[in-house]
Amino acid sequence: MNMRTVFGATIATVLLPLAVAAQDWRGWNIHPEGYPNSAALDQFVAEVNATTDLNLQIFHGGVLGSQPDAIEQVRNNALEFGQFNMGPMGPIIPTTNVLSLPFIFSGVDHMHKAMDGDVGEIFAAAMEPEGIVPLAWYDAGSRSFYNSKRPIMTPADVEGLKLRVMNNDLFVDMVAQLGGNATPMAFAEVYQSLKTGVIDGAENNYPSYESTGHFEVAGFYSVTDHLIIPECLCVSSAAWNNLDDATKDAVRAAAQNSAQTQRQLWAEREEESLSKVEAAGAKVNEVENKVAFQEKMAPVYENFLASNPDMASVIEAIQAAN
Ligand code: GTR
Repeated sequence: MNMRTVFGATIATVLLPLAVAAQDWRGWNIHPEGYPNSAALDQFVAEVNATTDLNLQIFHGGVLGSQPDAIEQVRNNALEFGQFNMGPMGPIIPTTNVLSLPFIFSGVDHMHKAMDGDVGEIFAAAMEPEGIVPLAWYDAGSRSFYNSKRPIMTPADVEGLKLRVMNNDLFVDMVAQLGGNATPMAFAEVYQSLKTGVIDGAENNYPSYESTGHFEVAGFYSVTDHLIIPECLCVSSAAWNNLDDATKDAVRAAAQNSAQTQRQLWAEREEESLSKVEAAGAKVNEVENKVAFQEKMAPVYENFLASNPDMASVIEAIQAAN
């Protein structure tokens, strides 16, 4: 062993306990400042910093990387917290895929009822051993398709469209059942891909359709409401297990307060975003026969249950919560 290694090892041994004692937490968020989720996270950070010894910092705008990468980083405790959609969580924690099944919730109220009650506990129990503790559930409204080619009125209108989806094979299957071609892609790449015609469209809620500027380059938004996917305010299990009980209570309370704020801001932002995209010339159309889309999703459920037979009871628990 040369002196350098000895010196390096000595420094590491001395610094490690100090780093743990400092309890600085870094958090990931994909959305820009001012978005409902970002404002709610700012509130969470301020409340935790005021009521505990922790020192939280949140990084907005996805500057700490893509969502699938950030989920891994929180699992590995390279980041201590993040605000995640359950869509990209599915490939990592299979139980959470149930939340990404098309039309699994009849509406946002159903989703709230399920996630705030016993059903939420099913997902928390599946996530914690995988390195992620969900502390509160945020709203992400419902997702619908948008594209640059034509309004979608019936499933046949999706045929041949190249659509970006979040990173999860379930969404690839979902689009395939409608005759479209799905491309999983990071959120940050979608605008440019729409602009250059690499893809024809994507799917999201009004606030994200608006905040990303996707409405500028994909002006037909068709209200299919095919996905209602909750999002979590999540902490790494390692960081969480390091806390004493009083701090855990304070952090959880702050997370739940932030979720209440997020849901209020969300409802307001949905309306604002819809007005903004329509004023800018986007054409938003209602879809009269949503059941036609729902019926096309039967094979998605069959395929999912064929490879995850134990998920039938979770689907039933969600249905029972309605
Ligand atoms: C948004 C969601 C983000 C991200 C994004 C996407 O609605 O809030 O977390 O999942 O959609 O489509 O990638």
